[in-house]
Amino acid sequence: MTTDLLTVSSDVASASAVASATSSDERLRRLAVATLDGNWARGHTVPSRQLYPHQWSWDAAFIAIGLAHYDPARAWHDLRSLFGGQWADGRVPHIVFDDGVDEADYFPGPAFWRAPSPPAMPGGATTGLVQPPVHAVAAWEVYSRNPSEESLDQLRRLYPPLVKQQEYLLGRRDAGGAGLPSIVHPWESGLDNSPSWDAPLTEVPVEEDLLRRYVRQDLRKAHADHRPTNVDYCRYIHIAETYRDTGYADANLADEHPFVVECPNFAALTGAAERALAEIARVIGGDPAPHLARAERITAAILDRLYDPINGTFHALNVRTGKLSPVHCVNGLIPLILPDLPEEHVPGILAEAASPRFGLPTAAGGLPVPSYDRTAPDFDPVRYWRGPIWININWMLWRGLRTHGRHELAAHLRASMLNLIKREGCFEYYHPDTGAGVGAPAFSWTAALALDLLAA
Ligand code: 9WN
Repeated sequence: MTTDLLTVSSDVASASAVASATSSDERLRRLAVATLDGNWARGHTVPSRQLYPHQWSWDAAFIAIGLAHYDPARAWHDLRSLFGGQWADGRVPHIVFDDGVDEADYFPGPAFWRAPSPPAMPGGATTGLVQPPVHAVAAWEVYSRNPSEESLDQLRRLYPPLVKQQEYLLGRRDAGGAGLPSIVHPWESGLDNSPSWDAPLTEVPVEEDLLRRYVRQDLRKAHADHRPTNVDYCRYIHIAETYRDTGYADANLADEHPFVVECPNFAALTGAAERALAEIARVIGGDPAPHLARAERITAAILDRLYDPINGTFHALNVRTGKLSPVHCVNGLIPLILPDLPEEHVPGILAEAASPRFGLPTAAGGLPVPSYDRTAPDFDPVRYWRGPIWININWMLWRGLRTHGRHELAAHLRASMLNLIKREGCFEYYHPDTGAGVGAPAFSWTAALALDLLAA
């Protein structure tokens, strides 16, 4: 009798645990969908209505990965809208501006960039910078989850511009001449004020009058302690003006441009894009072989140029000086997403990730990894990419763990992300000690990737 009662009560307890787990998943799913729907603005999804009122490049890719779970037509639409801004040289701009938004709502806006508008680019004004190429991976994800005739047609349409994007990055942007794309502005990394760029930025002048000529709009909407500093911004503007004033020419970058860096996150995503293009080529009747060959060359170049054997992880390379950045940033862990990263390199990344620097959860509980080394004296828990937790980076790490068969670690990381988003909501980033949501609330890529994590 006692046993029966115990059995019944434990059954009831586990049923209610399941019910509450299901309902907390369902609540998050609804929040994520509402966030993405609320950020739909005049023909595309914005990262945040509060801070980022235009369409951003790598955001659009993460957003499509989330939309794939409930509105694939909109996922394709968002990707096509972004690629509507692609330049004739193949670059996919880091922002496609919405011409219905006031110039004063975001700095630097279209008037600053003065990007050329060739007739082939009716998509409107853009910046001349790029961001990490997550789009082929996103297109492949949208198709894989919705393998319909319509999706196949969309893949066929997107494949040529996706190939052109890669050709631009691996061609004109191979400033180091060794087969990896260079970024020519911290904004191109997507990890804007990461300490990875501190050393190269010391070579960039700080012209304080720039902030008298231009007004930072971000500080009207976000806390100054959370955003890049004014010194950073002066440098960002100087680099952007320099690039703009060459007509975005990409000539002699390593000698003439003030900021030329190879980033392990950007490079690994360029390799992942070639692998996704190989899959896409296969299903649309193209040839996957050149993509696989390029993917292998990229992995080899990352190992050759960005690997630090002493730390066992990857670091940003200043192409102008040939020096690796000495600091430990989360971008150094992202080459784990490469399936052909030799197994001998995996333990080094895992050791760094699980060390006190990043604290990857190795058991239930814990927080996702921060953007920068927790043990560094300049670790800053609220300033943007200098400490806070970002979901897109953790999502990539999660994929890398699964790619290399570390399923238990992947499950802990997934749970830590979902718990955090359930508790705090879809924030732009999170405090690495308390987990409190920081930055823009209702942030699109957090919502989108939550949907992807929930479906795993
Ligand atoms: C500059 C939109 C973008 C992200 C970047 C993030 C931030 C912009 C800014 O917001 O950058 O591009 O104004 O700070 O750093 O990764 O794509 O969400």
